[in-house]
Amino acid sequence: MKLGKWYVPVALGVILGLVAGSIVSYVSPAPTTEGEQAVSGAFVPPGKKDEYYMFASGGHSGQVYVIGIPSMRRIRTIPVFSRDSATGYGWDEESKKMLGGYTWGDLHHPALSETDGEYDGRFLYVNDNANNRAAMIDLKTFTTKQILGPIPNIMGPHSAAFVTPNTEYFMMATRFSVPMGGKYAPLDKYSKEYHGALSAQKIDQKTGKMKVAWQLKLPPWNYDLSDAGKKISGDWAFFTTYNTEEATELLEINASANETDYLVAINWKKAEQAVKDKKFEVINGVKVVDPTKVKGIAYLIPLPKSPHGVDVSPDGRWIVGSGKLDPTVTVYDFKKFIKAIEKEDFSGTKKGLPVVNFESVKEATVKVGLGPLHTQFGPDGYAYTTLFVESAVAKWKLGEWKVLDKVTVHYSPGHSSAAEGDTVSPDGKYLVALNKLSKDRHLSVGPSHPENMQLIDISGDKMKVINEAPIDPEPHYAQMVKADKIKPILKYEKDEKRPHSVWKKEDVRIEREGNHVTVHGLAVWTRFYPDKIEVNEGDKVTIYLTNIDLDQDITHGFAINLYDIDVEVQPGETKKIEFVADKPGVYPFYCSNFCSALHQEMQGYLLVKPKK
Ligand code: RUQ
Ligand code: CUA
Repeated sequence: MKLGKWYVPVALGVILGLVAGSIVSYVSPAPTTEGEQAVSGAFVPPGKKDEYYMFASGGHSGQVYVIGIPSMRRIRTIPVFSRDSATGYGWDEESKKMLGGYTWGDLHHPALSETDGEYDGRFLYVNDNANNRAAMIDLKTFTTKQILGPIPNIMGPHSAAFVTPNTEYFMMATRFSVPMGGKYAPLDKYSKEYHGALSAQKIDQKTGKMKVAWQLKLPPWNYDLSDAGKKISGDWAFFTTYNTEEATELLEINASANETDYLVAINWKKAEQAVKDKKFEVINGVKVVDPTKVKGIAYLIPLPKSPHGVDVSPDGRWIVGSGKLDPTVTVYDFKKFIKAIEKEDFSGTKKGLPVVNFESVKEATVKVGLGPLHTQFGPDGYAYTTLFVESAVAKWKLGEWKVLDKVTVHYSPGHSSAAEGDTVSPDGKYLVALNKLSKDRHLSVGPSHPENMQLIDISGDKMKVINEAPIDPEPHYAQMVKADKIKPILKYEKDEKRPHSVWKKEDVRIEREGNHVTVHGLAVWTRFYPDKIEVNEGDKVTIYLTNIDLDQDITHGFAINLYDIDVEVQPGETKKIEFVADKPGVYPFYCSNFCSALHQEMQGYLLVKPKK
């Protein structure tokens, strides 16, 4: 069926109506016996541990949630873009510096580091849609070790994050097009002076840290989701776009006028080469390549009906795109795509980029159901697409291109996360459907429902919901990795050469230079050395605190009453704390993290002598 232009507003109406209707009227059915039995398949008894870690984005909480699968127990919250007093993140100098004055972030899509297309358990990368940043979490310590940005020239990088198959790059593209270089231009110059951009961050294989390497200047569209190619398509990356209409207002109507938007196929190896060949201009200190001027880097593939998700199959051959307003997913054949660009089988150009002939690269249209958003993969060629409007997950098969099974989840799902789902060899077994709009599945906590997640057993022919859990706002995407791939450390190494670390009481010291007081201290079961710090009002105070308890979980906190300071020092770690003693008086400091039977004794005094 060919759908005319009238379809868009009608479809939008239907979607909005369904969503509004379901919010108002949906009351979950009481748990069935079947439901009760199903949970047993996901039950992890005391003394046993989960099979998988799931790393879920925390959305505008700016955090990452670590969840055990199949139990769905939340094991840890890792603060990334926002402060967290539970772990003292955002009070010590290192984390303060990383946060760079921003107090929150909008964390959407986590990406685990990969080796040969397999999760390798080293690092986790995440994007910040709010402030154009990227961050890296070291999975040895489950702590944020780098925040990069704000990165110039991109704005609201929703079209992220993924890493290339050997974690060479972490890529992110603009959701909002803006004038490049942070300049001003009025909205009526949108088509000419506004641009989208793709930013490629090079990753240091030893430290996992990122550096902005180069960027591509792209047409002024909204870049939505992305995925890296795999195996045969490993040199490529794919981005969905919407608003190729270039609307600047009333996007819900104006950005849905075109029958198709595009999938942007980027050959990142060629982009890298263009940079080596010096075919770039420097904008805002970044090397920016214009793919309309350098051939072979970027191609457009038409994708129907306001595209959203794009996902590449484990073998790298099939590229699955979903149009939000179409009850189908469109599957492209990477091999046909390569042939098409070799033969220059183009239907024209748009904004200077070649548009590949749709019919030449399309392999299939799979009728999955209403509101398809994202697809995950299992072994043996199965694909699982979330259906936002239908509140379901459809299972279908690559090559057969037809739906084999559907399971209802009890809310409107967005992304889903399959066990090792984004790798070249997914495990199958489990799929978690994350939600976009939650329902009253749990005890009420007032007008706003907790977010929902349901665990689906995908090991058999029929999918089965076997567990569920509420969660804080608001996971968008998650990745699930086999637990034994992650090798956390139990303590930081005793490194006597670490600058400012102190490992013996004899080395503890308080030094003054003008009105700057520096303390080299240590925390040890169950005392702070020193436990008395005397300064003058107005002094700048720097404290280096090393936790010399080299035993797992003997974590100490360092909090100062009324000075708004709370830092955590894990076993073997050194933290730097800095403040101005601007309030005269006596301020106890104490250990804020329970560490032993004598935890309450772990305290001292900050004495601030008033100015005369
Ligand atoms: S997407 S609202 Cu990940 Cu489907 Cu962001
Ligand atoms: Cu140290 Cu509590």
